[in-house]
Amino acid sequence: MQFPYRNIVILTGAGISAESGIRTFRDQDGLWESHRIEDVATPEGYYRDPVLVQNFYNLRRQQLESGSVFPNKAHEALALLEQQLDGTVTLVTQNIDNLHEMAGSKNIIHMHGELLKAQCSNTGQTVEWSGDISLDDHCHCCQIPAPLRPNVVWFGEMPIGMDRIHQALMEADLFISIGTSGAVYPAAGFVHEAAMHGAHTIELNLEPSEVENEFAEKRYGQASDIVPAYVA
Ligand code: BJW
Repeated sequence: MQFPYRNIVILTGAGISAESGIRTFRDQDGLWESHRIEDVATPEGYYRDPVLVQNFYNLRRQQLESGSVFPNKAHEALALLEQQLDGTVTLVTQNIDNLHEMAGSKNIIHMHGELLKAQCSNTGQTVEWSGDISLDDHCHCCQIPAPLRPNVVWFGEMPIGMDRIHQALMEADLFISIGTSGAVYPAAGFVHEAAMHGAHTIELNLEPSEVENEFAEKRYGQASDIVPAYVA
């Protein structure tokens, strides 16, 4: 393929899955309109009311497992890019859905976790999970049978795969950010890091993000239009 880059880091956010029917967080009708971040996306919220938090993620898991959610043209274009590029594509996603996997992408880092895994609340060990997680579900990976929690990264917790991500950003000649508001760190800082190491940077989003000024190039529109148009 003619794409003139060899080491590409792609950051995706909720906007890439919006056209597949998965709600974003900060848009109109986003998840944060009907849920308080402090209640459902912090460890403190989980310890205060684990049932509320498990329900929040159980409902989102049910949607993924309903068989009605599919990757869109943007996910598919990224999978094709990885297959056809004479080089490396590292796909760093903030999304906890599995649409990149369904589309065929392989080199994926789920920096904010995965909905289809559960985590031991004592050791952090993860297991594949389908169906609801209840307060009766316990992990037996160590001496203490600990409750299982969603395998997601809440505010104040360390995102997953940061060493690999920093390494990839250092080596990148192109950094593409897709469908993310740039409101949450460390992901919002990746553009700066990639640019410092010499990568070309481009934002593909519905509207300018909070860190739009950091990008060398920007294109705005629906992900299913602008992503295939850029990477094809
Ligand atoms: C379309 C579209 C279409 C729509 N086509 N586009 C002060 C300053 C700086 C940092 C901090 C600070 N205070 C605290 C921090 C750190 C904190 C943070 O960033 N806070 C901010 C609020 C400022 N970050 C953390 O705590 C992180 N950890 C950390 O920093 O660890 C280091 C550390 C640890 C311990 C001690 C000390 C340091 C963890 C962040 C965890 C975020 N977790 C969530 C929930 C995950 C599970 C779940 O899914 O429920 O992750 S919050 C939520 O936001 C989720 C997302 O991944 C994340 C980002 O959202 P995203 O993807 O950008 O979605 P939206 O809705 O915001 O945007 C969608 C975009 O798409 C929009 O722009 C639309 O326009 C666009 N769009 N439709 C194209 N069709």
